[in-house]
Amino acid sequence: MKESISLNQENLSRLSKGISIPTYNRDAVKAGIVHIGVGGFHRSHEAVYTDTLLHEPDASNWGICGVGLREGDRHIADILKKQDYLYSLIVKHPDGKVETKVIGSIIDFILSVDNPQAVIDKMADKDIKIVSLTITEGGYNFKPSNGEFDFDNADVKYDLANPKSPKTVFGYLTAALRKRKDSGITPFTIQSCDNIQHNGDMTSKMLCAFAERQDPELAAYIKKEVCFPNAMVDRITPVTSKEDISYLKTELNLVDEWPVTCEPFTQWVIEDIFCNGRPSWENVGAQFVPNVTPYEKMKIRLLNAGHSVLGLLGSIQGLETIDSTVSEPLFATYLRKFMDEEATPVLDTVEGVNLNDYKNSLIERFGNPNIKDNLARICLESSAKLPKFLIATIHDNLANGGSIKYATLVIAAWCYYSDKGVNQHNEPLDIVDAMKDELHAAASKTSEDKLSFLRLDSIFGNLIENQKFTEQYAKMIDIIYANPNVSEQMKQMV
Ligand code: CS2
Repeated sequence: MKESISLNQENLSRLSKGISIPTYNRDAVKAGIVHIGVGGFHRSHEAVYTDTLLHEPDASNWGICGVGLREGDRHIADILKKQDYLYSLIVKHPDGKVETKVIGSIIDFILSVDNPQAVIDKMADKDIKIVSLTITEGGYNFKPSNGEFDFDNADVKYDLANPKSPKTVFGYLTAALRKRKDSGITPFTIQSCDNIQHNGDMTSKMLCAFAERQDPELAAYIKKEVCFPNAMVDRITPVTSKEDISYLKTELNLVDEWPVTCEPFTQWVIEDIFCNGRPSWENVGAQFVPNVTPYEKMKIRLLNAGHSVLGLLGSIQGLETIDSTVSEPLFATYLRKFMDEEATPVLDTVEGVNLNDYKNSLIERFGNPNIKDNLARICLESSAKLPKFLIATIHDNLANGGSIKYATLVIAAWCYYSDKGVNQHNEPLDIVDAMKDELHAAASKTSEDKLSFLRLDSIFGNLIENQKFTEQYAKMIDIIYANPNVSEQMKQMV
């Protein structure tokens, strides 16, 4: 048996020929980007575009310094450090082909809980031109019902009182921007890479609300000087499994403690507004457009919402992964009906995109049998996702007299899921949601008050006042509570 090789800079040239490695001089790469939230998605997306770019001449100022804001990031920080910030990207094609590539664009990582000032100093460094974010939908700290900044968050209160040792992303961004302002250094662009429609505008609105409360002069400076490009980001990236780690070891003799796996498809559409320069990501596949809104809306309302439809209905049904769920013809048909009859009619036209082809490609991507994307990941933090992914479509259809039945069954299924915490076979579901307790408390009153789940107005807004919706919802609740084998009801509907 061949000796296993640990992933680090020194060992790169010894790796199996089947693995592509960075061929640029990593020692010459300087960080031009600070990225907050180095998880799977950042490592399969922005860091990969940037790695490809670093192979081009004149790109060496665009390395990435990762930042982790939570104690929970310590493990990741330790692994990355041990591996000289290198990691493997395992791209899994639907036909079974697997490509493995070592990514070298991350060149440093700082854990804020050890040294908040080091993060502020790094972000304030003149070489840093962009601070990018993947902090999840929930990380933006908006109230889902009205989109306003939530000042009741305990960490936000802490940051307002302790500007020098912040905890939240807003505390760090304002501290670093203040330092740049005071030293006369051009501010960085703040680039959101999360699945939120108008993610740049949302980041700007949230940051300005926070800054306004902390320091109105700084808020005025941010509004005037800082750019927040909106972007649509896409690449399905399941949670790394033990099997992925052992695949590298057994097939390629490579010891990588934290690889990332993803599908071959990747897309990044960005508004070209950067206040302090940007990498030429267009040379490596990103699209720069004047207005990203139609792309984002299409992606969020079809791909992400489609995931949630399969995720919640599939979870109750007792299924485990997206590919196994969509390979059931009933689920695939139901999903397609939701997309065609509810999501598509309220989308805008997207220049150069045939929506029919786009939907076909989504069903194909979801069906990739080698991407074992767990329904638990899809349903994670549904309270932050569904208002944007699915409930927005219901609101639009109610306003236009459109169909709401497919989406409504999903909301009723979410109530059952939150109430019972088990699938139709009474097996426990792994529910992770910042609002888990509130969701459970509201859902568990359903037997005495059928609409109790909808009273969570921070999620549903005023949906409860719409009779067309509540009638359909109450019907679906009766059906699911009487028989949680949700496929019986789906059969009636398709
Ligand atoms: C998923 C996304 O979290 C979710 O609900 O829909 O993570 C999805 O896989 C990505 O947005 C794909 O680009």
